[in-house]
Amino acid sequence: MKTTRRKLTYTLALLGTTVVSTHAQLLVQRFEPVGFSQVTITDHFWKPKMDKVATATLRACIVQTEEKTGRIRNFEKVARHKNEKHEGIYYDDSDVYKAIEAMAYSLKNHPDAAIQQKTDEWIDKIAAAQLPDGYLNTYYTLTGLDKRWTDMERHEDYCAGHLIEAAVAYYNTTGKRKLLDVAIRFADHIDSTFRVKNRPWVSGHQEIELALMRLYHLTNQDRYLKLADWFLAQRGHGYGKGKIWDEWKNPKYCQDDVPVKDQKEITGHAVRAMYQYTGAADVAAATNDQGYMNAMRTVWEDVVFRNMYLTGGIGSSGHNEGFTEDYDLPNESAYCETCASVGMVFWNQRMNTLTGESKYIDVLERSLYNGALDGLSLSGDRFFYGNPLSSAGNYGRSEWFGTACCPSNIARLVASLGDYIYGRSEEGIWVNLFVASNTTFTMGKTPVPVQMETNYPWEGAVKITTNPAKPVEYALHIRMPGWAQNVPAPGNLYRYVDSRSAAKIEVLLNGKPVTYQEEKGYAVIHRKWKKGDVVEVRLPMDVRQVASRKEVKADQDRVALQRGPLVYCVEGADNEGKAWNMLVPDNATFATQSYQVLDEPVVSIKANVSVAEPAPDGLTVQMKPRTIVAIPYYAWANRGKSPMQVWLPSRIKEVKITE
Ligand code: FUB
Ligand code: ZN
Repeated sequence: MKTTRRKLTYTLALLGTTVVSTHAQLLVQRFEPVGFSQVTITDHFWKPKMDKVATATLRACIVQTEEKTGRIRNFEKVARHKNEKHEGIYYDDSDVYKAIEAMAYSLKNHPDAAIQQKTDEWIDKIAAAQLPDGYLNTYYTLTGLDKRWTDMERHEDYCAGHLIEAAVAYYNTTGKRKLLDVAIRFADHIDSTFRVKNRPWVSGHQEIELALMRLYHLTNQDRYLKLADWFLAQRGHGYGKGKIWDEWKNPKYCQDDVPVKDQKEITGHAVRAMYQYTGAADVAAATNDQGYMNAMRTVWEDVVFRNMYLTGGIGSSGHNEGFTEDYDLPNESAYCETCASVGMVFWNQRMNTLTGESKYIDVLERSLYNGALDGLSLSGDRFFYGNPLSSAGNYGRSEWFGTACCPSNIARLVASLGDYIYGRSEEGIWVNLFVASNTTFTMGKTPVPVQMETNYPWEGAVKITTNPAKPVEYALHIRMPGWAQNVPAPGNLYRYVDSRSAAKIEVLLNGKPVTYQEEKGYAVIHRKWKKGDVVEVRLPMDVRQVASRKEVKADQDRVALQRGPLVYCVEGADNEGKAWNMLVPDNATFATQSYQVLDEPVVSIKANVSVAEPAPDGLTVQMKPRTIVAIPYYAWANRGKSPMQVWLPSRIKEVKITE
């Protein structure tokens, strides 16, 4: 296994010095992702979405955060020292931080003086609310500081984590360190409060672990790595105390029933779990801790083989915002919180870079294009908290939520898309997602500009042009998506039933088929690359019918449609107001067409099916042939409320005659 060295540049602005360190060696990591700030996205699919986030979504976050709710006012109140009342919920500070993080990524793609000014204004208010000992939490500062650090569930460390992530992102984009200094002071406060005295503390909502790892990589300070590891090591020993542990009497809810390294199954709250494993993977990458890796491989299979929706959404129950029994994946009541899909993206990215296995990007891509993206309206200013896979027509998007974790989470994910496209190691370049973009690698000492052109996910052609300053040898790894090969991972929940697609992935080099090695799901072309070399990848974009394992009761006698990475749904808005009255027969035929969902150009699927209708006698029902339209799942619920289904009946007993 190759090692990757990460060269860290940490500018100590206060001292006016620059420290360059190779101290933080990532021992087991196969490669590291290329950061969003190094990638220019030109993509037809994603660029307009990133622009919407930069405008409409951030505008919504700002209006909600400082005008319609008291989130910013809480910071002002702390700074005024007038004993004013806290507004909102104890974790509301985190939404301010996540919005800042989204703004930071967005400023890189989409510079905007007004957003930058707003961010600086908020940062001043946050800094003014920090206590001299580094503590920063408006809820406890306004409601009683004597109670701070007494209830592990009250999200003090969760909010700290989001502060740290925002600070690192804003520093990386702007070089401004005011928020970073605030975050460092708070992280140091936490470190000296807990780790030095070894006082047990189980975070009631994991997040700080992955955030500390970001701070560690930026500052190269071991104490943050140790603190992240310490937080993980606290779990599973019965130290957990607070509302969660009292109310749920079941530490499984927050993955505190067994130590992280001994965990074998996915349990409890989905977002907590995803953030935990992301942090554990980050720690494993820095410490070469196989204990975390072994646990995570097993837990990952439990998620993906038994507990994940076709959309990549996870956490089927609203009761615990999380997991229940294996294969319990109801469609209409599916919770599938947007944040949980965002967490799937985080965790699967780490698993991919640690192992070099593309199956993790298959899952990441599924969650990204379906479960997560569905959380954001096409207009950019309406949101889903839960993302069900069917609706009787009563489910709609919201402007905001009382618990508003999802809007800024999807905003920061879309704005940081550049983080997920490419990877690099000493010996190679990795292409994980097919997104039109440019970046420049350095192989040896040679700069290698790379340009990717594609109309993915609508078309399967991808063109990658490399322009090294001089010929240079390296291995180009191109992900071969599982869906394109009709081969879901063994044990997978879903299978492609209609392997009508004989088409295979084609890879050409300078116009001619090229022999490549297959390695862990990548096509690897190892050669001396020269200016103007072009690799073309052709992915078969057939409409695929999907069936689920028989254990998933909700999907029996039903099929779903997928094309490329996109899961499709039938929505009433395209089908005379109905989506539950159709039957997809075994011999159904499918065609694709260019289509518009409001201002979103999509490829829709036309399917020849039967629909149930009352017969003219008014007493019986007749099945009539009909062409229906299916649209990408992420695009539904943008034209008002209407019925929708992802899993379409293939047997008459599942057809609803009236709806
Ligand atoms: O507790 C903070 C956030 O609120 C969680 O991540 C979400 O699931 C929601 O409960
Ligand atoms: Zn959420």
